[in-house]
Amino acid sequence: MSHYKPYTGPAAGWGALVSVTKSWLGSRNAVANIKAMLKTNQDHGLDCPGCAWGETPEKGMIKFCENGAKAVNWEATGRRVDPAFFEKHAVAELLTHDDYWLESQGRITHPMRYDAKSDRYKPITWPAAFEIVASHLKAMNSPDEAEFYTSGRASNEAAFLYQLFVRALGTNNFPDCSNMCHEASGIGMSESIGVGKGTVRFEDFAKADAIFVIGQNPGTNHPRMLEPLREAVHRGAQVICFNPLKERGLERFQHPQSPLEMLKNDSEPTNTAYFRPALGGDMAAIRGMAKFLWQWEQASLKNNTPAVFDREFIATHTHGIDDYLEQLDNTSWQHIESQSGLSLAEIEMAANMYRKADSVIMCWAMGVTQHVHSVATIQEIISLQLLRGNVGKPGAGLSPVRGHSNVQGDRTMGIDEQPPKQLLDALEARFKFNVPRAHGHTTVKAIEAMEHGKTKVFVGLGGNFVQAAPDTPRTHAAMQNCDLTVQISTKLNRSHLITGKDALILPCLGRTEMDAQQSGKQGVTVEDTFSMVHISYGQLKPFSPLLKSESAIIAGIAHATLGNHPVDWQWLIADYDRIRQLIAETIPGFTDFNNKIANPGGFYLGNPAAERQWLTESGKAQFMKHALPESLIHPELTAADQQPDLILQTMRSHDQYNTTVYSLNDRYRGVYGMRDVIFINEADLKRLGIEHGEKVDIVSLWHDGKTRRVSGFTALSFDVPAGQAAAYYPETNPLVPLESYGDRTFTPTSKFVAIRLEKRTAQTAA
Ligand SMILES: Nc1nc2c(c(=O)[nH]1)N[C@H]1C(S)=C(S)[C@@H](COP(=O)(O)OP(=O)(O)OC[C@H]3O[C@@H](n4cnc5c(=O)[nH]c(N)nc54)[C@H](O)[C@@H]3O)O[C@H]1N2
Ligand SMILES: Nc1nc2c(c(=O)[nH]1)N[C@H]1C(S)=C(S)[C@@H](COP(=O)(O)OP(=O)(O)OC[C@H]3O[C@@H](n4cnc5c(=O)[nH]c(N)nc54)[C@H](O)[C@@H]3O)O[C@H]1N2
Ligand SMILES: [Mo]
Repeated sequence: MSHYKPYTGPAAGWGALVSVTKSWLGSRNAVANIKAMLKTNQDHGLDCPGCAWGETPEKGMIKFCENGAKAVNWEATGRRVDPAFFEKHAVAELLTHDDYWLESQGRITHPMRYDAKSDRYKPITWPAAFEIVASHLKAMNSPDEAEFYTSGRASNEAAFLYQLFVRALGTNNFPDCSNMCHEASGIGMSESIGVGKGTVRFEDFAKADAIFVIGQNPGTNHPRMLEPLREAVHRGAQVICFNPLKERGLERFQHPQSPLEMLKNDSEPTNTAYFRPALGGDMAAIRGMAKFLWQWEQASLKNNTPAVFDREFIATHTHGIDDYLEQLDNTSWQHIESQSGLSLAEIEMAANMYRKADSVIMCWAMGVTQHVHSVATIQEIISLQLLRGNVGKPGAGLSPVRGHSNVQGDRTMGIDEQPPKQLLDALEARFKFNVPRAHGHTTVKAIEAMEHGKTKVFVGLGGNFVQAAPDTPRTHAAMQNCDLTVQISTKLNRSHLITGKDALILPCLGRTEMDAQQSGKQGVTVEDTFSMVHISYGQLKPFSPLLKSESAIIAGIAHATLGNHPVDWQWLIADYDRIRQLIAETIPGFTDFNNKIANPGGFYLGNPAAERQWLTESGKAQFMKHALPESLIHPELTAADQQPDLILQTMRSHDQYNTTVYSLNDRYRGVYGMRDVIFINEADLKRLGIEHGEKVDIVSLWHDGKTRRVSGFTALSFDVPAGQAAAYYPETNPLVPLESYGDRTFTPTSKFVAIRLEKRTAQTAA
């Protein structure tokens, strides 16, 4: 039964144990799952396919969390999507089921090809499948007529082979999940401090005097992060959250591996202050903090009291402070207050907590990166950190907390539609072919190209492109314009059903499964959010004898398309050490790769900014100056007098992994058995004349004359700041306009959608 009942317990603890147990017992493979789980994140065991959070350095502890357990369990299901399944279900019928049902059908066992006549997928052999891909790729007028998507679970080895093949084919069309995720972090940080990755390591969390968690819900999406947060609070450090929603994990945490705490049913707080900004208001809030610091610094100069800024750091290591301070002077308090959604008293309090700490870590995730002005917001965070020298010292730094377990590694391996010159030069020197130099397509650009009929072939290395991307009906129609769509996947999802004229499903091993090649059992490597690279060995017997590893599938396609150019693909995949040797020869930081991964716990790739070496244009860390946006709502909407009822953020429930829905519950938010819900403040419900529990349509506002609507959502009265609403992704992706993306990032603005609500009349409900 679907219902809504506020949750009062702490995050993790008993609730998590009960949930994990249920998910194990609900699976037909409970024993195998437990075996895999016990090996998760152990030396020479399995890297958790959940999130990108790093490992706890101490050994001998079972390091997994509730949602990691779900990710492992999901892969190790007992249910089969085999030729008999496809014989039974036509694609038109499969399309009538929701995403939850589709993925619950189990693991795909055979390579399959779509047959339009019967509207069914039919089994096909691997060599025939590779030939079909090759023949389509060879028939294109230009290599730029293909799109090669990557989801961030792919291993370093698979990603490296993939980019090598695609560049040898001749294009940089690498749309990836990162384009919808932390793109802004990469762009903003590279420009400001010369590297696009986090500057902190796991150990730094234990040394920080203050940790800011901005626009992130670790209790659900990075549960292992709750431990260092609560430890920080415990030892008297400040943990300051910026989040419009009161996320349970950011309030209280019960350690599921502390017997005493579990017995006493105790829990500990995970924050010392909680600020609830407007959606998109973080830049104004951070600007306000910086402006307070600047006032205090001026006072200290005048009165000869201790400095507020780290003057020596600023003088030695930074560039652009004068322009930045001028920008602070030019920003009005009124603008800061109205745009941030916080009072000046709150901002002053946050600024004071920041000032009193000698070492500060700033963490952020999708609440910061999925806005129009995300790059500017991240650069504002960086500038604030530079004011007190909080980059490149112990216990301090910048931590964009990554999503997919290897999304950071995939970029390091060259999955990048705007590749750095250094990478292209290295590939060219090593493999002796002319690499393509022109920039390729991001996810949004790829959809536009497909929409305009310019794309012939789409290949997806994992992921669920049609559901993860914005503007769903348009993305679906765009995909259907392709001649061939290929999905390398583990489970059935909607991207298999929204196809080009020809379509293939190529089933691969999951990370939990043993990968045996000619030379024996293979491991694959991944990079976590702290730039630690380690090896992962699958523990379970492959679900079907026909499954191939992602690397083997890419090698198969490459060989059928390019023969042995520029490498002998089959020879490479016989032993992944050979792939790693090529990585060692071309990717910075991977010298002696095969020996380094023997280290328990992996090795650190290093980070120049963390060493206070600034690979920027000026050679210094750069204060970037940006005016606060005039208004967060698109100017054309105000001009057209289209005032929204509310601003909507689209986010994850506790029981989903991106487009994979594990259950219809969201325990910490008290929602059970339903996902078509919209969380709204009680006062807003009154203002709009909508009852708690009433069904509504959500319509988004944009200036292109198109209607974007989702229907029959249940309005729930919830503790959301006034003027805001929240709902789940991917159900609400039809509301995000393709053209509504971040400045320079092309990241869809999934956390800022202007909406109106329409009551369902008897007629619209029919
Ligand atoms: N179990 C599980 N783990 C996951 C994933 C998953 O789906 N399930 N996904 C993985 C991936 S790919 C990613 S990218 C990460 C995502 O991890 P998160 O970024 O934590 O994911 P979201 O659910 O999108 O949550 C965004 C948070 O930001 C807040 N927020 C929204 N808008 C704003 C804003 O304007 N300002 C501020 N300050 N806060 C805001 C929301 O209230 C919410 O708490 O998690 C990874 N880990
Ligand atoms: N509205 C809205 N849209 C968003 C977001 C949002 O917050 N709001 N978040 C965005 C973000 S941060 C991201 S990262 C993207 C995610 O976009 P994607 O990475 O494309 O989506 P996932 O849902 O993670 O992909 C799930 C599918 O991956 C396949 N899969 C799982 N494991 C494996 C494996 O080991 N190998 C292979 N080959 N396939 C596998 C399965 O078939 C499964 O169906 O979505 C983005 N879209
Ligand atoms: Mo992500």
